[in-house]
Amino acid sequence: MTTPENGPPPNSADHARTLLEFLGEHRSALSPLLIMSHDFPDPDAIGSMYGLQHLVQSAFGIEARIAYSGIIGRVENQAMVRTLRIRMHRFHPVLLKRFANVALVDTQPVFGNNSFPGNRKATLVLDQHPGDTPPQAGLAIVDPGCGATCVLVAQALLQASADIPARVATALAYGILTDTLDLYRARRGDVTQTYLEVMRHADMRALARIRNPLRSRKFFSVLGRGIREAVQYRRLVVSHLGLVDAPDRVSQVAEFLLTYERAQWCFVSGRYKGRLHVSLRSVHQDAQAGEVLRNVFVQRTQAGGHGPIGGGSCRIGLDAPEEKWSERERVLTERLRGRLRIRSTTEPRKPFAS
Ligand SMILES: [Mn+2]
Repeated sequence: MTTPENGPPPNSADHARTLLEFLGEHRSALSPLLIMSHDFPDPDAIGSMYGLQHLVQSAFGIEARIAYSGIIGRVENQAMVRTLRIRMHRFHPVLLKRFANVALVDTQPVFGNNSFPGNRKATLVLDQHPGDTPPQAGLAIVDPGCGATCVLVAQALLQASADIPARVATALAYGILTDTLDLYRARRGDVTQTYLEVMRHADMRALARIRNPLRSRKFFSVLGRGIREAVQYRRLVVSHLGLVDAPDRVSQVAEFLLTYERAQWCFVSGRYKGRLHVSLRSVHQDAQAGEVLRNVFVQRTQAGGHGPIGGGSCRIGLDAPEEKWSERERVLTERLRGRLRIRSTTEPRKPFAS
């Protein structure tokens, strides 16, 4: 990590310089490069992978391929990939043998949310999430204040004075917008500045199409279930969705329920392919939602997050009986209530059941 002995902490422009230096120095050794992110990539992950691919290819002649694990579940994310024609390959472990160089963006090797082996050294790590230990990598840039990993990539592209195609700029802008809640969570001037500069190259019509997608019947039925089944424990709203058609439904419902005027925390779970996926959201911008969730889970690596956003998953088993699923949902909710010190003596209510 680049941390000067004194002076202000490095901002995205400093990080971009470090990244460009590294890429310039090792360019021939880095090709071909496999670019990965966390499983079930979100717009910041997709935008960072796509932006980094364009940067290394166009400015350094490094051949690069994007691989993703999990599915692209949210309809906005599917629209992003389709509208911007982003070429993403399904991850397969054989790629780790074929590519000597792997770049990880928006995640880190030891994080439990990706398909990269935790004990392998990455070539490059670009991330906004604070970790317990510095990542094992040829170069690791971890900047928890940058708002979105896309900010680091966008700043490097701007500095490389590479021509930024509208499709790449739109992906980066959308990644920044989603991770910073429309810049509401942009805490540093260089984050907003980077966004404005990359926005000048973006395609506003494409961005509008991505942000206002048509939704499937499934989406509404899961949302309806999430609302009906929601249980309120004072300032905490909990909803267990049961089986979902994509893990992203969990965060979508959590974000929606958080807009309830009496909610300060939302905890939502969903069952997908033998795993229980959970999302935690808080209205408090400085809430350590990731840390809260790590305390709630048995294994700390099963959860993560930053600021008011936390997520995680744990294996229950494809053929696990209903009791095993509901017991885990109950235990996680209990532990979360303990952690948030919400011990209501009254019976929990279903505020939207009727
Ligand atoms: Mn991110």
